Amino acid sequence: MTENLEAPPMKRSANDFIFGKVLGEGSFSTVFLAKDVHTSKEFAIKVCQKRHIIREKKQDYVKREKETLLVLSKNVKESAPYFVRLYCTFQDPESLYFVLTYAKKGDLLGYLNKVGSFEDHCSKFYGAEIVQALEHLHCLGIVHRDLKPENILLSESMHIVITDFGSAKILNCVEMDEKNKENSEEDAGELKRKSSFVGTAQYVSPEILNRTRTTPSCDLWALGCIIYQMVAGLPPFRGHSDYAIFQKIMKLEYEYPDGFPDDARDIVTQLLVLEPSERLGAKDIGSYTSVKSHPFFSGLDFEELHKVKPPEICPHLVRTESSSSFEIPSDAQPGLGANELSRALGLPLAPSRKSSTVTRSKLSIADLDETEREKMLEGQKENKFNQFVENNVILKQGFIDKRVGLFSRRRMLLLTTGPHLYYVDSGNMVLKGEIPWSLDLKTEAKNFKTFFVYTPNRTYYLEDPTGFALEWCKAIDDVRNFYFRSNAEG
Ligand code: ISQ
Repeated sequence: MTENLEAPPMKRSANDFIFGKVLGEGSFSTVFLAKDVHTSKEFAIKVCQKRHIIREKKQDYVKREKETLLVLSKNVKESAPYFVRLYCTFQDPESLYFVLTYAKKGDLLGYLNKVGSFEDHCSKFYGAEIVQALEHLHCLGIVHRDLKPENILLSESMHIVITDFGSAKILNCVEMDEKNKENSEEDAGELKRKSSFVGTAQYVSPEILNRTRTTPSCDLWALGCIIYQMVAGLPPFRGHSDYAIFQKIMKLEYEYPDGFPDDARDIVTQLLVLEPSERLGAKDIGSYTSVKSHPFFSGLDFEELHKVKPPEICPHLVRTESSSSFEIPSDAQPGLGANELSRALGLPLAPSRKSSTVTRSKLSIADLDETEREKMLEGQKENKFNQFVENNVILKQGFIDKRVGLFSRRRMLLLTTGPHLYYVDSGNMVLKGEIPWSLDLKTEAKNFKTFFVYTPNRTYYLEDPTGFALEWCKAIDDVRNFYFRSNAEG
């Protein structure tokens, strides 16, 4: 099980690497892509600035990360190669350098943001790799304590690579003994020193919040949160502030959206248990047999996962009643008259059939001169959504259902000059966000109601309940072409 560290032959320095793009940034460190000048091998090098470590009081964090990575890198398990490896460290007067595995494909959060939620077999595969990784980690007496989709990177072959061991703890023999429920002296001291210590709000376990002893079970809680998120598209505990999230965690206040499969629901329910020792797997010794034998993972060979080609991560398109391609709108008329044909083709409708959306269709954005702009800005002063659009002209607006995984929220979508695509929670009159514009923004209408807006980092799944998806796509495309085409063409 133990293998020699593939350490470069001599002590390295920054001059042995060509530094490339930034892969990640923290409050006291930056991770760069770097190429070894001798071997051309690529690494991720974490550069920690000494004065920032001192200023942020992160000495313990850095020490923990190095110790944990050393243990992990000296104990690589063939059937669980799921951790960044520490190849070497060096320093200069300003900085500490950690030479780590480069995970080419980004992190799990990026994929979740991109596709919303995973198809069931993907959630199962990645859930299983995490279980296999946790089994190895916990056998070594290491608790990660900040497991979350952002810390689960993906290798070139799309297998998981867990990173960020700054919050990790290496348990001693007494702490490894499940029956010992008391806080160790070190834990007590640590909690006193760092009364603010928690992982990331959404994945933190109740026992970390109420500061009882650290056990590996806090990573099983995080596993429950991550499986939930892969299946549903959002983590189980959500809120407007960390405090609101913590309250929900402590009360175990979460729900399953419609369409959440039974097996997934069962395993998540057994992992998200307030009492750490009652979680699925918490009483297992040496191997997470009870987790691995859960029906959610049926048919998987855990030992072989690292050898197989992972399933492709593609969007889990939920077929809702309202998005069905064959649905007939309630106000549709028989025949294929001008109105229905226009609607199917995404052309402006004749005045008799009205969309609930408002489009400045008589006006092409290209014709919007200063006089027209002033006129429209004046005219939209009465519009209650004008407060969100930063003095831009509203070109089109309407209610849409914005879908993330199994969740759907009604939003007012506002297409404006700028360009901007704002979405507003009209119940609370709060601007929830913007779809970011670029030349790469693309639209696709799946049917009358459902349309996608593709951006480099995220696909937005939108539904126009009134059936004018094509009209939305056309309006967005026009604005994109106006602002970006001409620029791109020089
Ligand atoms: C490895 N590869 C890509 C990004 C990373 C970020 C942090 C630590 C290691 C990494």
